Amino acid sequence: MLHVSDEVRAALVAKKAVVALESTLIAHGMPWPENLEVGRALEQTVRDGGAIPATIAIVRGKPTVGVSGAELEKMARTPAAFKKCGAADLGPICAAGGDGATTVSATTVLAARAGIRLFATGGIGGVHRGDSADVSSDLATLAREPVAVVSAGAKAILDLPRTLEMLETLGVPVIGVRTSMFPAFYVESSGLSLEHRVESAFEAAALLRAHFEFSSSGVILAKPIAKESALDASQIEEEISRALEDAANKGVRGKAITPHLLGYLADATGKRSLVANRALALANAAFAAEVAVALAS
Ligand code: PSU
Ligand code: MN
Repeated sequence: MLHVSDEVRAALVAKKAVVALESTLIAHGMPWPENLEVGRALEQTVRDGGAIPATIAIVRGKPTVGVSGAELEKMARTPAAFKKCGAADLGPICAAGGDGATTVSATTVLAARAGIRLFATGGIGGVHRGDSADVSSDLATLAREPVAVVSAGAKAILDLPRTLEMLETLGVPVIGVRTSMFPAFYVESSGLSLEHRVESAFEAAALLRAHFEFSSSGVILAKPIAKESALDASQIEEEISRALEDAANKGVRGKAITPHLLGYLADATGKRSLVANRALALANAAFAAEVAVALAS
């Protein structure tokens, strides 16, 4: 059922470096037209790093690994037509012949099926603030799929201490990339310590080789946003509090909450949150490409 593009298939057969990219970030994490620009820039960044990008989505009922430029554009222009698709939604959306933008969880499942080990995103989902029963399926999915996700930690709108605890419970290793602190998406550090770190893509590849030797779970390569792109910690925290209040007042819940909060923050910060999100996502894609190349050699 999996549709793998010719370019991605050829790269996988030749055991060349491939990096998976998700599509919820494009369809539901950013506004038009920035979303298309970022979607394209992510792919270009992976190419510049010597790897082949595979943006993943569901297109007319087909789980697609390596969407075309036209499909990427359609997703960015008409996001409402692409349902936010987590791991549990893959079957229903595919069976209905629908279009879906895949989250970290669904992208991880499809990347694993295609044999792709590296995946870059902005920030993974996690335990929501206020409602600690609302836990992203990103976490449980990473516990059972052998994929390494490069991310700037979990999104700052979440309860980061609980998210990190949950990852520990699930047995998903969180590895700092040149840091001993769990990153906080828009900010370099959450103040939460990590036990393991790597200093380079080469070290990350060695760690993954060892991990995948005996484990079938995923790995999080947690890469902090660059200093020059980071937002002011107390300012963004204030905006996040307001965003959460706004969501509560409007009764926004479930799948709609993350897109709502990100949209609120982009408006409230005059798009500075969006610029930071773009910067960290591109940096993650660049590092994922480096690791994929090291892993392939
Ligand atoms: N990273 C970003 N922006 C995003 C996301 C990640 O920079 O919008 C998406 C991912 O697809 C992630 C999802 O899986 O947010 C989490 O949504 P939820 O909390 O509903 O599981
Ligand atoms: Mn949720």
